Amino acid sequence: MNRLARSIALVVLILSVSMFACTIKPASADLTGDINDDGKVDLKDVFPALFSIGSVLGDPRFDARCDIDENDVINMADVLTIFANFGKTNT
Ligand SMILES: [Ca+2]
Ligand SMILES: [Ca+2]
Repeated sequence: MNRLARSIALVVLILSVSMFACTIKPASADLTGDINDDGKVDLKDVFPALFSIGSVLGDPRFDARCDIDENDVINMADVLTIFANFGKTNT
């Protein structure tokens, strides 16, 4: 293989790898606290947790989506976890 052919093969290889790399989606951000699953953590996620705070599993106000640590109680720990991710988006 002459020098030109090797150079062309190298360029094709680099382009192929680059195109493959561009098709890989980056790992999504940790959106723990995205209660309404809209891809961002904002007030729309905080309000349901605040409404449910103090509730336990079986309580009509209990919203399982807000029980971030899955301990069957919605308390400040859950709300603080939502606030810790406040403003994050999956974009
Ligand atoms: Ca959200
Ligand atoms: Ca909890």
